[in-house]
Amino acid sequence: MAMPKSPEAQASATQPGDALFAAHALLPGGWARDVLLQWNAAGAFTAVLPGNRPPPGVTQASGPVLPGLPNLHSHAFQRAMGGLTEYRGTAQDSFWSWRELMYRLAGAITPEQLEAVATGLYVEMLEAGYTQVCEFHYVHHDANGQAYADDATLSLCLLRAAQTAGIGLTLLPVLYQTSGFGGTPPSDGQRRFIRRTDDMLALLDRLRPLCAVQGARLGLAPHSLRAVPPDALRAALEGLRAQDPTAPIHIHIAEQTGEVDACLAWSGQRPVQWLLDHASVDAHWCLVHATHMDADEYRRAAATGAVAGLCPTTEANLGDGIFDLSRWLAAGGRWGVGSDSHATVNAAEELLMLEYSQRLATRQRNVLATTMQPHVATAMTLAAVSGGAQASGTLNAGAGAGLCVGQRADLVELDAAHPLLQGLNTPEDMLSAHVFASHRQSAVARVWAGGRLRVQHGQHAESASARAAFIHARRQLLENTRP
Ligand code: NGQ
Ligand code: ZN
Repeated sequence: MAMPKSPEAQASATQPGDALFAAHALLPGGWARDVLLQWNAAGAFTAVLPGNRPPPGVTQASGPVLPGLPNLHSHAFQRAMGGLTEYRGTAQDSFWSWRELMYRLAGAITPEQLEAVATGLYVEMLEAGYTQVCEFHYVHHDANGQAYADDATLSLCLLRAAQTAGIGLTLLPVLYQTSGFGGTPPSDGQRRFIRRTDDMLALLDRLRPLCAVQGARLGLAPHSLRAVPPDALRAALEGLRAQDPTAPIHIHIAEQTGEVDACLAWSGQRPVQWLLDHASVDAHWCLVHATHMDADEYRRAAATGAVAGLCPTTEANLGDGIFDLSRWLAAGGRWGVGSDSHATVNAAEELLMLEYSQRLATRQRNVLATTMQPHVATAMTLAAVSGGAQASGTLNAGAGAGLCVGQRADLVELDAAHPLLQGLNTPEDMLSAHVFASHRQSAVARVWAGGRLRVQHGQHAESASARAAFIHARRQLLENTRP
């Protein structure tokens, strides 16, 4: 349903806002009353003041205000596959048979299609309460596997998509060289991903100023230990550190038991164990899908300060397995969520799926609540905002994440008039209703990203045109990839 853009909506989408007053706002330490939030023209908070009175002329929030959630893992093009792999294609369907279908799409997508799909996706993300996205971007070359005349072509599509939608971007160009442990050559389906280490470092050099112009963060993603041999991993990390000592580093690490077995056969070690012994993993790292770890790996990986990148709906969709979040938390581990293949694009639904997976595995309830935050949706939101910001590389040294001075003004206002929120007295209950009961009829009302109002009445200002372009690109792509 497209809504016409009002003159106010147009004006507020082009001028940075400067303040919002919220009766309830979720600050790093928990819910606070009567909070005045102010930000500067660059879109960073300059004041977060609880116990205030609404100054005249300042916009008042109509419902509880949350920090925007960072989406720490995205492969934008995979949004075009949504709903299309939910049938049994082989005697036993698996992650690996899903990947065959995914490669067909990756093999065919054009730059125009990628930009349209990513723009539509990022608009959906903002509407769903995400304000930052870590794009794990591995389709680099043309359909024949040749570099584009401008080698950065597809990265530029993603930068433009994030700019058009107004979402914060952490761009993670992906290093991909082999099809399996021990340097097995890449398959034809992987031809668009392959890049030498020096070509990757050159790409990062080219992208760095372009990212800086739009406030995007630039990192690097060795795809997996399957795809990057040890020498290349070492050289890439050294090269990256020479360019930017604090750049985020993301890796797919132990998603499938088949991957763990193959790593053991190759090295005698499990993937997380191998990584911890061969790379200096620290708080700049995000371990995506560290699903299969033994007790020692949980303990050691948590101690590095790295963020566990959990993608609950994709991991369920692909039949990966269940991450033991209680064990990770007991070891002091940090975590955040990503929508990965975008089987679902809904920040609340990722939190719901994550908590439910833990309930099913432990036969307990409210598993992710803490002593400080007994309301599980509140506890999870705070943890995922903080871990997500760390993984996105957007934390300032020594400062908190979310609604605090120095951070980007990324705000989500809940709709207090939503049927499941009406009649509730506390922001804890309203956030719980949003996460656990509003399902598929999101209670997000307004979203500001970098201080700019992007979503009103649950709808992005550009949603009509972005959706139309998405549908067109997807239709073309599906026609061209029909088996
Ligand atoms: C990806 N996705 O790179 O898109 C992967 C599948 C692989 C997830 N791991 C491919 N969910 O890991 O080889
Ligand atoms: Zn992934």
